[in-house]
Amino acid sequence: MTTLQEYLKNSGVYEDLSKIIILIAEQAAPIRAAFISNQSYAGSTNASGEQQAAMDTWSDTHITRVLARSGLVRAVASEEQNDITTFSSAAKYSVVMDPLDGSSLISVNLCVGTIVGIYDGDVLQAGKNLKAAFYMLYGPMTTLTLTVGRGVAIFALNTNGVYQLLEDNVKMPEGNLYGSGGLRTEWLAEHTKYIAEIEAAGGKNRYSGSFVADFHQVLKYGGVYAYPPTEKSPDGKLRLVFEANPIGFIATQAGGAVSNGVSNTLAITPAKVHQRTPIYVGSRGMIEAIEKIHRA
Ligand code: AFP
Repeated sequence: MTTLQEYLKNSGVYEDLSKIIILIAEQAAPIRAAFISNQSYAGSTNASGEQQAAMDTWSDTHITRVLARSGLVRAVASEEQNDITTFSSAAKYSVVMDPLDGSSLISVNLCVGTIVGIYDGDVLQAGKNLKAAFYMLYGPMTTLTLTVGRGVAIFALNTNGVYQLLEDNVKMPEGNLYGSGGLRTEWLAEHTKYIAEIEAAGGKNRYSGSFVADFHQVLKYGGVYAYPPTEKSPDGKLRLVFEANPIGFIATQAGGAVSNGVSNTLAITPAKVHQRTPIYVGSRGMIEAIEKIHRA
């Protein structure tokens, strides 16, 4: 059995980076334990104007506090905080996170997760500069899907509280699953054509409303997760820094790709921390297909 600690050591990851990954990964257990007493909405909205669930604010406060105490982190940016918080400019690594992705599904007990990206230096960097990206998925198992820039590995938290390696060198296959956000009546012509082409080729619709869970099945089975632009929301819904970049980096490390429909989102230097982006992430062929439609 290879543990997360052993995997990081064997991958030659810098000590502080390993420590930050392990520290956040260890918060899966307290986060899972907190679901039962945090079922409701918090009565507040985040910087993107979305209602915050009690678990959004709980997880955000909890992870931020743990990182602040660690002394290992330069700055933190969270989907649930208005501004970037700087802890120590002497520290090397900054953390970006969506502390509880898919939180509208907590009250119906569907799969949700925590998304994290780690940069060397400041927060507002292009996703291609990520030093590590991972997500914890709170499903039937607690899993950790991780890249430190050397492929993708999936771990499961066992009953002894140890992350054990389930799968190394994960390769995203070409596949026909698709899940798209937004109302069909509001999709733009390019996206409508794209989905029609997927459906004509036998594509199977799978969309839960939890990005992290919907992406995980695309990673394993192949296909695409999309949240397209609309007339009303030309930048789509998902956040570049907290959602698109960490997941896009993982997809790319597994042989897949990420795009805003026109080009690779990992190349974009964010102008602001809560910047939104349209997103297509999944099997390489699926991402090439939407970019081809936009070029036509
Ligand atoms: P949060 O729970 O972090 O706000 O994220 C929700 C989300 O950004 C993403 O996880 C989902 O795929 C998407 O929104 C669902 O949006 P719709 O409810 O519009 O389908």
